[in-house]
Amino acid sequence: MARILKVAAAQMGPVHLADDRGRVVQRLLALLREAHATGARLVVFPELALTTFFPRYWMEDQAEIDTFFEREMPNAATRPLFDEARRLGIGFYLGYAELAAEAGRTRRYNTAILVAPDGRIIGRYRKIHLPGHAEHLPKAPFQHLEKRYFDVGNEGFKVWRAMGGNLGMCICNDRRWPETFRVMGLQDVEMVLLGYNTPTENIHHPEPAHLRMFHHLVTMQANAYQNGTWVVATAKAGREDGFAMIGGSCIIAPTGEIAAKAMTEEDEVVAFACDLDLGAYIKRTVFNFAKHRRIEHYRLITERTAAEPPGAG
Ligand code: ING
Repeated sequence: MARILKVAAAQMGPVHLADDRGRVVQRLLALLREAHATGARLVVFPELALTTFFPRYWMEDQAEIDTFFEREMPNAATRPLFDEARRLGIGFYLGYAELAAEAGRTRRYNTAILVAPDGRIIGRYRKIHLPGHAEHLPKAPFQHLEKRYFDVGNEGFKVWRAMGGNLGMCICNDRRWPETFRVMGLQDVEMVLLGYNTPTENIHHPEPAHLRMFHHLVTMQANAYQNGTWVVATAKAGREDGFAMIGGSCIIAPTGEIAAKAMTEEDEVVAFACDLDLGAYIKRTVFNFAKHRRIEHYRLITERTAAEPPGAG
């Protein structure tokens, strides 16, 4: 019998600096209920869903920076979301800024959790590919300070058996790196969940606006196909205090095809009944890793960080 998992991408429109967590959670609850009405059993919320995308701002006061972080999860602000999801019997992915005490030190991560329909947190992912910069770029139209505000994730790319399938997680910039999906592909992932906040403008190099959406989609479509996995990608979109971010939340099949895609840059639910066995033929044929991969020729991938042109060594 086919393993069908109805999943929803619960896209959010902008969250402004003035929007407190209570107001945001009310929006998440409305999205959760709308997703439930579609029959979805799993809902994917965006990256850093509880606050505005604060890495766009230069801040030096750590106390101010830490106002964007959660010290525990669930907490008073998010408990209503956990309670309603459990009441409706829905699992969810939630992205947020995590402030943790580890080995006597304070650590700060760009984190996502996987919560089971019974409300248990069954998985946690801490963002590994942190884009942008750590220094202040005063001439830039906005900052992208993930390298300043977050530590690199220390728990790798894992896959969990949940909701009847093999579920993996990543966050935003991770989707641009093939290593992200291949490490999960080597764990037989069947559905990768991810949230993102992607500015419409590239502050590092002028490029045509259409490339933002093209690169967003092509990386996930390719990686879905090359690893025979579903991908559910959910945006926080629109203009946050005037700073624009792309929409394009979507559900991508293991064939690489887009099964469902958001139309707006507002709060919007898109859902699809995903056959978790659809990727099996791809993993059995064209991307049969055991039969076709030649790892003896891939050493550079884990031994070399930066590219070295011929004759450099
Ligand atoms: N945002 C962007 C992303 O990877 C970015 C940053 C955009 C990097 C475009 C490079 C090119 O979608 C986050 N939060 O990673």
